Amino acid sequence: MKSKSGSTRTVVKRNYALITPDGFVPSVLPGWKNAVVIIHIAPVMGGPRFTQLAITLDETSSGTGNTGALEHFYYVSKGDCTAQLNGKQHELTTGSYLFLPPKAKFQFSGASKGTKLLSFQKKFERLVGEKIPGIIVGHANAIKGKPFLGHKDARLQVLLPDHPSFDLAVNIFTYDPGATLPFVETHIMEHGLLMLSGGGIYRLDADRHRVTAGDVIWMGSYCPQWFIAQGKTKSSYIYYKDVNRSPL
Ligand code: UGY
Ligand code: MN
Repeated sequence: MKSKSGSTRTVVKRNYALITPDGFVPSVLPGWKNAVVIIHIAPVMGGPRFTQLAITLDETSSGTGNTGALEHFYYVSKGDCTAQLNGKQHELTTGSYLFLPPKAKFQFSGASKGTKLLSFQKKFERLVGEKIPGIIVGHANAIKGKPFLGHKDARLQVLLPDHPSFDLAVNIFTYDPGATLPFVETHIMEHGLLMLSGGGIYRLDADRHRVTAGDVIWMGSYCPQWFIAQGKTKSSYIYYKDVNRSPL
């Protein structure tokens, strides 16, 4: 809901940002036609080392490109569409996801109205001695949620292989009402996050923020972070983290 009083829950700080949908403004992204593109998080903010964006499609939309030196991750958060990846066609539905390594050709089309893609994109950092990963097409329904650090009320779905050739991880975290991140995490990995359902309180640095479905969070390296799910339904978020590479 747009605010008429000049208030918003959005805050952009040195080591974190909470960006709420009332402030989203579309921008144009080369290769995408008849699509509404919101760049949630980008290096121009001063801290992030990746980009997070959301693309809303309809029947007339198309998105074409080549990942070049980047890797792209796409998650269908709503609706369905078709993706041609290096010439091969894939039908995507809500919960489908794609990992595209560098130099992959992609084309999205055939969306139903209101289809939403979430994307994380960054420069791929190859690890010496490891192969460049191939294209991955998956569906969240096929990934079992596992208790996080033994906590059955907070379950993690790990969407990409836990392998050193990957320099990113994308996970979906689902919390039962009242469940929490077990401790206040402080770590070198940064996060880009989209709240998919439910809500609660996110502690970011020393601040506590009410969050709800549709909200975006950037957590910079070493931003203390904690979450408690509130309300009567489950809460879930999808998030990116950089992994498996030396900080030096
Ligand atoms: O993977 C993570 O670091 C995750 N536990 N962080 C988070 O949910 N804020
Ligand atoms: Mn974390």
